[in-house]
Amino acid sequence: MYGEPNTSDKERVIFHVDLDAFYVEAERQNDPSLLGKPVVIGGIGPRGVVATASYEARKFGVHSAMPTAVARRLCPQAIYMGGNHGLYRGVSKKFINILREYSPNVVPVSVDEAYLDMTGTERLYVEPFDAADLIRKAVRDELGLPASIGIGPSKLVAKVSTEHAKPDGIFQVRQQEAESFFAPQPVRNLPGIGPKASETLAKLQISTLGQLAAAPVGLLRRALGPNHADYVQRRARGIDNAPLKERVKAKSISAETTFETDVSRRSELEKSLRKLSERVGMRLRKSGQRAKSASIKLRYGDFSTITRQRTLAAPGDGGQLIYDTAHALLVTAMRQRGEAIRLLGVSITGLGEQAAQLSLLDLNQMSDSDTSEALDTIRERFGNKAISRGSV
Ligand code: DCP
Ligand code: MG
Repeated sequence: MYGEPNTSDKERVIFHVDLDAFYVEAERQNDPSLLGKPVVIGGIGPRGVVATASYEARKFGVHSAMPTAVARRLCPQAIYMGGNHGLYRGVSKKFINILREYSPNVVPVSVDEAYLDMTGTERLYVEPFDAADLIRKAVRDELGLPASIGIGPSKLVAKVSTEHAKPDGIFQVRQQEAESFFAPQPVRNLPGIGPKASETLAKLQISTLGQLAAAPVGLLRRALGPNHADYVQRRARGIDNAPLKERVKAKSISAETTFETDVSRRSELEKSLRKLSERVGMRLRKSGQRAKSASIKLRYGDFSTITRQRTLAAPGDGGQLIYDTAHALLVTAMRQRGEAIRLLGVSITGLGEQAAQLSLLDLNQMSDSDTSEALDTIRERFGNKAISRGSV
């Protein structure tokens, strides 16, 4: 025997495995000239948004969801690429299959991350840390990709631990350490606390998870709502008993915004529409799926609300593709009713892993990132030599 396992009988052992700079590392497998260099992948047009950046580029402040134009100012020497979404989906499947060799209970949560229940595997691997090491080596050997692993007694603690494991490392937090591990961290590090909630909390002088855990519950209930407050406070203490079980994949993804004052200027509506389209596109790409159609929701000053839906030019996940369709719907709706708008929403439906159905005609109407995906699809189907960018 190799000594006592470090976890008590009751404590679960959950791994959260997340690939590092996934899109970039996947590209590097095909093109080693990208190794060691700052690389930014995302929309490369004038209004594009960064999907991810290599750690070399992150040193300059470049990060996901930042406008590519800003990234270019921060890091002009980086290599900017549109991305090959077909490639990423393929790699993602292989990644999940590797994980399944290490646990019967693997729950994928996005293109490059999954939870594994490793409870009881101490008998096989001695220490969770050693098991994590084996998994990282397997992913590295079989796919060439760096992975980071957070280990905890719950999904929550494992997930937060992963951020401390990155890049290319392992970080373990046990239940008895969870509360003190969480306490100094900013509230934004708690999964589920978005920009809005953290703003609300900032107004209450709550900026760390320790402060959140110690806040009077009545105050939190008024600020966050009665049910949510208790839930958030438990999690701020590092408590999460949620089972691993597979999440039902969303059937649609939507985002909406309510204007401070009703808006009738088309340029302003277009600006919001673009942001909303990018936001849903990002969530779609992270889920590793494609959408078939997009819809918009408009609420007018008198609260009457309409929705309009249209099929995308081809199933896809590009922000530009979603925007183009949503924009056509908006223009038509404004022509029919020119009143000021109180709320604008974008949603995408028909989500799935279906391959894009494309004709060359569609390619001409697409943005760079959408085009590269289309090219991928054709390459997947007809081989690498079938098409090159210049022939579009
Ligand atoms: N992604 C995206 N838009 C975002 C966030 C992510 O298109 N706003 C895509 C690109 C990422 C991939 O999803 O490569 C995985 O997302 P992660 O959040 O795991 O980010 P990375 O893997 O790129 O970096 P890391 O996990 O090392 O922080
Ligand atoms: Mg990742």
